[in-house]
Amino acid sequence: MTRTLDVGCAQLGPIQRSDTREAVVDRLVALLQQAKHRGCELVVFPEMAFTTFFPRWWIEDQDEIDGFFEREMPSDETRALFDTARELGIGFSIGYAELDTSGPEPRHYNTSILVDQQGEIVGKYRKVHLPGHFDHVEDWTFQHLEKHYFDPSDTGFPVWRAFGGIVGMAICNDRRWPETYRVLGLQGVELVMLGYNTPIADPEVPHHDHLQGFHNHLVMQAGAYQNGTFVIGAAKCGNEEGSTMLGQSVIIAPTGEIIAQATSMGDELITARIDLDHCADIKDRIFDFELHRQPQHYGLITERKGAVLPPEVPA
Ligand code: CDT
Repeated sequence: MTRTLDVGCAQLGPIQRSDTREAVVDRLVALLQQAKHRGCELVVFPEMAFTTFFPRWWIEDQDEIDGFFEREMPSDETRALFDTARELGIGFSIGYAELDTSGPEPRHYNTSILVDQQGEIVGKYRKVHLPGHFDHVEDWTFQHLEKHYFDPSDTGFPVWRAFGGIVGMAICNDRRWPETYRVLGLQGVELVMLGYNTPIADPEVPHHDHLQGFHNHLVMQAGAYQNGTFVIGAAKCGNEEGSTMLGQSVIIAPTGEIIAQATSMGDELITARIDLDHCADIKDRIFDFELHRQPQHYGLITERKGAVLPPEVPA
């Protein structure tokens, strides 16, 4: 049997603070048009794809902060993307900063949505693993204030039956955590769509900067293999407001192999024809969860948050 799906991974070059939403949407639409020419049915866009990665700045004016957030999706400014997707018959996932005003208090989320080939939103995920710090660090040129600007997820990691398979989403830092893939894997996920904004410079461990690309692929390839799922990772990359962001967007098979990789640091579409039935090669054998998992020995994973060391043995 085959369940083939033509997928695209739409890497984005930098988005500067002065770029308008309309200008960005034009770039996204151009990538969708390329995707149509290459036969794609589904395209994955990066995290926070409509704006610059604003958590690099400490901003105190709440109106200015909220200017980076979307109050509705689609909005007048983003509707052209949805219209194009419907006209071309291409589904997509895309990340954005979401301001939810439906409750008593406004909530700010780092969000990703799944849109079907009719241009309708069929899934929403809000980022679980918010990286970085809460407060301004004076010494750093670039901050990483996701913990400051965003509320924690209220969605967890759902999956959806869509595009002929079982699909899920994750966002950037989520890709580094095995729990992300395993929770999705325990729901039978066959395709994980994720976007990322990864600054290459880490002020806390500058001696790791050369490892950013290695770690990026390491975690996604491991997550794919250990759960028998395809993974598509779409970067926002290049020099954004002076901060260099990692590219190297990829499409990864359930074997853990990279089957397509971006080669530029700008807007670039990579594509692959994937067969979702190949997930079973891994899911039904080496990682047959039902046969091999031993959850009675995994309790600490949900009971304990940080590591607790064993007592020291007196000398
Ligand atoms: N956007 C995002 O989640 N970026 C993080 C950077 C972590 S460094 C504080 C990442 O995991 O790539």
